[in-house]
Order: sequence, then C-alpha cells, then structure tokens
Amino acid sequence: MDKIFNYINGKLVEPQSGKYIDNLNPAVGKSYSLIPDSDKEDVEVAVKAAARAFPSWSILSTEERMRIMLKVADLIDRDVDKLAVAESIDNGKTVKLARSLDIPRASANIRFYATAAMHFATDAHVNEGDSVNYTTRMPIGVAGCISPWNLPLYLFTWKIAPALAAGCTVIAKPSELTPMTAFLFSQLCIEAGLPAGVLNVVHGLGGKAGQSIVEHPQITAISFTGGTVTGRKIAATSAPMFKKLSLELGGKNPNIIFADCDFEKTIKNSLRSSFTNQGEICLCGSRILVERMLFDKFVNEFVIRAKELKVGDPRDESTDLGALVSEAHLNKVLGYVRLAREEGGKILTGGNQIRLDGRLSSGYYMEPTVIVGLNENCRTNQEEIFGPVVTIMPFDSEEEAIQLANSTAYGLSATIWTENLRRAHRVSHQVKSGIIWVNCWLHRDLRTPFGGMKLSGVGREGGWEALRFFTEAKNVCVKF
Ligand code: TXE
Repeated sequence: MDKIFNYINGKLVEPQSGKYIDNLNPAVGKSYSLIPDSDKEDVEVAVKAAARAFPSWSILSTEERMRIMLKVADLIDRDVDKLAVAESIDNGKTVKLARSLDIPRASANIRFYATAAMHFATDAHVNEGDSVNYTTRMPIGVAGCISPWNLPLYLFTWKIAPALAAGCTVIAKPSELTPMTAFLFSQLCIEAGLPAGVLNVVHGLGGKAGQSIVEHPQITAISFTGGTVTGRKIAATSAPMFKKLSLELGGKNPNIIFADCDFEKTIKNSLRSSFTNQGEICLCGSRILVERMLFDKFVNEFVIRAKELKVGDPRDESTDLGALVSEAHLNKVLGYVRLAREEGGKILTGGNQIRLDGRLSSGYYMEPTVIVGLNENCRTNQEEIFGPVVTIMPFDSEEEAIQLANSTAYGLSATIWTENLRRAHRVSHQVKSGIIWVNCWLHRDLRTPFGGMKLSGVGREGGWEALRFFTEAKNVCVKF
C-alpha cells in the first residue's frame, strides 16, 4: 500500500512513532494508502526546522521568494492531471471538478501571493517639520496552517502561499481525510528547490497533530479552515498564548431569489451553488429563499433538474456528483434528512444513499436532495449540513427575505438574484455575510477580502488581508 510521508526540514520522513493510519478512497469505501499518525514529537521537530529556516527565508529578497514559489506553481500545472486524479481518489469529488477547479486554483493561489508580495507596500506618516513615522511589516515567524478536506490542495495552498510570500516559515497540516495532494505538493517543493524547513507538512489527526500545532508556543499564528466546533476549540487553546488567529468556519448561506431574476441563469447557478462538490463547500447556498410569486415555478424546475444530475463514478466525465468524503460524513448528512422529516419537511427529491454497482458498491454516494415545508428556525435550517441537501422557503417581501437570510448564527456568504439594480445594492447592504454575490456564485477575485461574520469566523483571507495577517506592523518614529 502507498505510504504518505511527512515533509520536515526538506525531507520526506516517517512519523517518529512509526504509526500510520488508513487513508480511504470514498468512491470505493476502501483504504488505499497510509498516512503518518504524527504527534507532538513530529510537530516539535518540524517547528525546530521551521525556526532554523526562518532567519534566512525572511530576509531573502521578495523577488527570490517569488522565483521559487512560481517554480512550484509551474510544477503544479505540469502535474495537473496527476494531481486531479489524486484529489478525486482522496476526496470522492469528480476528476472533472478537480481538474477544472481545485488544481488550477492551487497554482493560481501560489502565483497570486508570490507576485502580490512584490507589490506589498507600507505606509509613512509625515508630521511636517517635526517627525516622520514609517511602518514596517515583519513576517510573524513560524505560522501554523490547518486545512480541511473539501477543497484539499486548493485551501492548503490558499493558506501557505501568503505565509511563505510574507517571509514566514510554515507548519502545515492537511486534513487526515485528504492528505494525498499535500504529500505530492511536498515532492514538488523539493523539486522546485524550496529551502529546507521553510515549509513543513505534518500529517495526522486533528486532535493530535493539529492540536499539537495549535498548542506549540513557538507557532505565533494559526490560519484555520474547517468546522465551527473545531474553530472554537482552536480559539480557546490559542487565546491564552495571544496567537494571531484567522478562522474560516462554516456557513448556512442564503440564496435569495427575487421574481424579477433572470430565471434560466438563476436556476443553472442555483444548481451549481447547491450541489457542486456534493454540496461540500462552505460557500454553498444551502437555504434557497424564493419570492412567493416565483416559488412554484422555481421549485418545479429546480427539482426536475436536480433529478437529472448524475451521481456516479468520479472518474467518469459525465458524472455531476461523486462520493461524499467519508462514511461518517454521509451518515451525518443522511441524519439531517431524517431530522428534516421529523421537523415536518417534505423531501421533493433525493434523501437517500445511492448504492452503485461493481467496484463502487461500497462508496459513499447520495442523491441530490431538495426539501420544502420547513420554517427558518428549525435545526435543518440552522445547522450546517455540508452535503447535497438544500431547503427552499418562500418569502413575500424584501424585508422578509432579509430577515430570513439573517436568521442563522452564520454569516459567510449570500447570493442574490434580481435584475433590479437598486434592490441588489439594498439587500447586499443588509445581509450580514462577509461575501455577497449578485447574479453569480463562487465568482472569485483573489484580491478581495474572504471570510465570514458571526459563527462563520474571525478575520479575512485574500489579497492584502492575508499578507497583513502573516506580518506584524512595527512603527518607527524619527524626530527631525
Ligand atoms: O472538520 P474539522 P470535520 C464543517 C462541515 C463538517 C464539519 C466537521 O459542516 O461537517 O465542519 O468537519 C483539523 N486542533 N466543515 O470534523 O474537524 C482536522 O484534522 C487542530 C466546514 O471534518 O474542522 C482538519 O485538518 N486542528 C469547512 C481540519 O482541522 C484540528 C470545511 C478541519 O477539520 C483539530 C470542513 C484540533 N483540535 C468542514 N481538530 C469549511 N469551512 O470549508 C480537527 N482539526
């Protein structure tokens, strides 16, 4: 069986304990590789390597750091097919999606931050005739980057790229459910000549390897994407040490549809925002709110098209939805469908696990599921399900749409469909989410602030925000 290794101090190494855990292919429900079950000792060695590498990496010219990072990005592009297949095997997503979204975005993340650092300027404040203040931004030191399983290489690189570009050295931990592309990435870093210790990838369980990263006193900042419960634990552990924190957590995003929308575009994109990546994206619009005069027409058409989506072999180019990431996650999502029924919801389509044939017979597949008849306060409409499950609710006025949109404890993203420009602005301003898309979804510009309000997180990623996060301001005042 294939073995994944940690990447510490420039080398691929076994975990100190010699222990490994199984890595499953969710499309077939079987283990296909082994992941290091790393612990505190491995994190300790990695932090030592990162601390040793920090002085020279942080004073290397920005241009030189960029040169090495661009080489890594080029190698990702060279290996796009291999990485896309690996991502699909690890996560259950379709190869088609990994090849068109995940892997290209991984190299784009690295290019974006490698070059952004070249333009990252600081401020000066002149007090005429008296003094000048100038602000420097120093890399914070050794940063911890902990990423989830839904967009593995995409989110792994989204964190480490700004950290490395800013001059930090990094201890990164990908999710134990999807470690393979981070491992392949380590090999590319070696090939690109990234100096030893600059990036260290420690694989393993969240409660063990992840927790050891968060607890380590020499790691001064933690950038985390994952569930809100884990985020809370990380915040509690980090607070007494005053670590810098960036937390990108869950969402329960409203997809607000007004009767004056462009119907075809709205339907097409609502299917995307509901079921892309099996609904396992924090930005998915899992609560669809539709103006009552359009409600029946929208629901009928949406259900027809949801039924047409093909759930199947992730390797097959015609597949729309692959497997969910794990059996436990599938059971969690199915549990929410049971809960929706208990809460009085009507399942218009889906709701069941799918058993495919042959080698896929033990995989974790599920039907795209559409639920109506629930009020906004029930648990189904309050808790993040993170699967191919959406609810649809009607509203009668703009005010009610806003009230429903804001009725959860989350505030990550929202989508608004309307051809009325003034309404688009009005509603955008009143919905409490960090990211609003009008007449589009997942339309990303990497320069924009990315992150959520309320239980969806703390801080923003993207653009200068991430470079500021991984650096610390120092003001120098010089008296004339
Ligand atoms: O994620 P976890 P889980 C949501 C989604 C999902 C739920 C739970 O609703 O059903 O979270 O998913 C590491 N210290 N999202 O449990 O645990 C872990 O190893 C340090 C939303 O799979 O948050 C992994 O690398 N690290 C989401 C990472 O945290 C710890 C994406 C994320 O895992 C840790 C994924 C600890 N104590 C799930 N415990 C999004 N916002 O995109 C775990 N980890």
